[in-house]
Amino acid sequence: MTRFVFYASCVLVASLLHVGRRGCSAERNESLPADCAQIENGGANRDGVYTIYPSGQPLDVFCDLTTEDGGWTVFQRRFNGSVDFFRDWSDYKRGFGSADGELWLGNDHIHSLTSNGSYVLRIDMEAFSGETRFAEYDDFSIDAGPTNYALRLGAYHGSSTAGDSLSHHKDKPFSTKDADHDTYYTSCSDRYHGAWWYTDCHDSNLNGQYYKEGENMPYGRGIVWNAWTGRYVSLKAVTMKVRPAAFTSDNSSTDCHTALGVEKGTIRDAQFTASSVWGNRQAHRARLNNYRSDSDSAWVASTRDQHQFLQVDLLRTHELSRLALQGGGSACNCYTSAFRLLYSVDGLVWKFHASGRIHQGNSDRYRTVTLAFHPPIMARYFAILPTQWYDRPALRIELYGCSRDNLANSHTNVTGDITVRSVFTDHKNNESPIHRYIDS
Ligand SMILES: [Ca+2]
Repeated sequence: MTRFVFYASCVLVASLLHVGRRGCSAERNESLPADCAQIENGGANRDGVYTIYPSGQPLDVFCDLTTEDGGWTVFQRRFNGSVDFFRDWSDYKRGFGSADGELWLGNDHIHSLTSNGSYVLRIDMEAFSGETRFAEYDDFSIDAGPTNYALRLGAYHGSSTAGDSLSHHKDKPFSTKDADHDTYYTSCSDRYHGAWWYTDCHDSNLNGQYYKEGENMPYGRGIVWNAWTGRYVSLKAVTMKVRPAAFTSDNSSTDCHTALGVEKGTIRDAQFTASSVWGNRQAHRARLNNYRSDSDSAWVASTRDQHQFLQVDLLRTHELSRLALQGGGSACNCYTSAFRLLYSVDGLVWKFHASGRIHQGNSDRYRTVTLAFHPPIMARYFAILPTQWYDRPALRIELYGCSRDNLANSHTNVTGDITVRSVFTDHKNNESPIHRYIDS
């Protein structure tokens, strides 16, 4: 019976990873994915629930395969308060919630997972304003149960945006409402309604009580990250996740995922074109995190039909690994909720990304959605074609990748004037290549 169970799960994993069954039966443990990084490098590229085997036993987890190249195993997630996190030691030991919802994976599982090597910890946070920030740390692990799951933590990454509110808890044991291992004269867990590596209480309390927007929160009791929002403000959403320090995605070149400069302005105004423009919200306003002025901080289409597009000419061929997009922001309460992608090396022959698949876009006007390209896209011209939107098609974007000069084509004008072969100033122009695709 045991053999049968193992065989069934092995076949399942083998098919998931597109690997042969031979590897499965010959080297049982080697062939089973220990974390989401191995899931991703087995060929998966969508965020979702997968089965991993950090201790040899199957465990369902949520894999984030898109944030910063992906490979992340999620062990804590909160976004709507549907799961109670004010729980006892045995619940935190075993885990609670569900892999596709709010979750604590369980201290024993987190210990197993992080015992398999050196792991980077990433914490993604979102405020009720829609603003997002993150914190990353080297060498994250937690001890086993006999030493109360003490937090082991390396250096805080200086490129993080949320500030450091976890180093204060380094090397401290875990505490719950029924297991006080903190140095405070009473229980920090009781006082702040959470479970954490408390000291004489906390600089962060990400398992604290969930407060909805506008609800009154007693000092320190909510989902707190002191370095960003202080101890009087609770966060809307948080995710804690790990991936191996040595992780590199098989699906993209490791040195080819830097921002190409839409946000910073390296990509100039004249490199943007759009099908239509609502007021002064021109194509070149479509820069990620553009919020400096109220009315023109995004590209917004004036026409609400299936013929709208935003195009960027990168001037030479690039390998594109990822796209980040936001909605209208302060320009309008509008956003692109679904889209297709079209690209071209020479401006003449265009291809739909993923055979014209419709990608999921934004669900509000502020938050960032990321789409990773597996495999990367090779293109000079890149266009986003909204297929669904709220109010109007609107975009702010960034592209990630690197220049591939060896593939540079002859259309780049090196004197500084931009020669754009593929401009779509009028979407009714039936001669434009994009228009032909849109109509087809
Ligand atoms: Ca105490």
